[in-house]
Amino acid sequence: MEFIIIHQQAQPYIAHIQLNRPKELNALNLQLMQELRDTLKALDEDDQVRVIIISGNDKAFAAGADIKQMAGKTAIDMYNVDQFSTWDTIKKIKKPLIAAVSGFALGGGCELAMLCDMIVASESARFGQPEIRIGVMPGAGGTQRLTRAVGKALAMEMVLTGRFITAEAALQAGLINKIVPVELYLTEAFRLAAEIAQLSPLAVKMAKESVLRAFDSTLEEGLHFERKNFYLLFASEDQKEGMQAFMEKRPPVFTGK
Ligand code: CO8
Repeated sequence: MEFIIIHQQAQPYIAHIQLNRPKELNALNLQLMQELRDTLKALDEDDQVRVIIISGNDKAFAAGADIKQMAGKTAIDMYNVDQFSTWDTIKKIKKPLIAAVSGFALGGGCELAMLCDMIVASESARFGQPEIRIGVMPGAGGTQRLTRAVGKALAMEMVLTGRFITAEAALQAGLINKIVPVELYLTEAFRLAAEIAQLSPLAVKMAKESVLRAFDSTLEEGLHFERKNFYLLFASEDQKEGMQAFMEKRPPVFTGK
């Protein structure tokens, strides 16, 4: 891997991937996205991993797609390269993804953070969809996920002007989960990951899948989907263990079976 770092597992069941093109503010070129996709797919199949953190560095989570790589492309080049197939694969990752964001999360960087399930941000985080300033528009979910997260008024403002918003504004708008000082954003992401990692991985995966279904279905369909997953969890050992442990007044030990 050239453009991402897979950190040694610092805590059980938690994997940490760091985007690593610091000189380019982690601009998301095709290779970086392919490396990220391949790594996430492998981690999704690894029983020793239950939660995945994606971070950049203190200055940038990611400043967007690599403009230099895209600048000379034609529409047909873009069509043939089909860069969004990597995004479609990442969308299918079943385990929870936590974005640990400090500094710039712009364009594709903001879209990548929004593709994650939760966002922990440092006080220096700045979110934006500035594609309009370079003659294009968001292409990896920015007009859709941002609008669903923050509502029409702010999404329109961000997408049509390219303005950045602060971590504080992002928290108020419901885009992110938490803001902490810069020196703590990774610690906080790990704390959140650890809390989830001790729960039943099956229940967590199905709960994630069900919450995401809310964005793609009517209420009736979503409720139906939720109910099926709820029933299905009664086929798991973790359900027996979780409920038994509750009755025995002891902490449960979940195995993912
Ligand atoms: N692509 C390529 N290189 C970049 C990018 C980028 N998105 N962002 C920064 N860089 C490079 C700069 O060119 C510079 O390189 P060099 O030193 O060789 O000139 C280096 O990173 C440092 O950047 P700056 O000197 O500009 O740093 P500043 O602190 O002055 O400014 C900013 C930081 C404000 C973040 C500024 O760099 C900037 O505006 N960057 C571009 C932000 C942007 O427009 N992002 C949207 C890109 S388009 C997009 O994301 C489409 C998404 C849909 C497809 C998703 C597929 C992955």
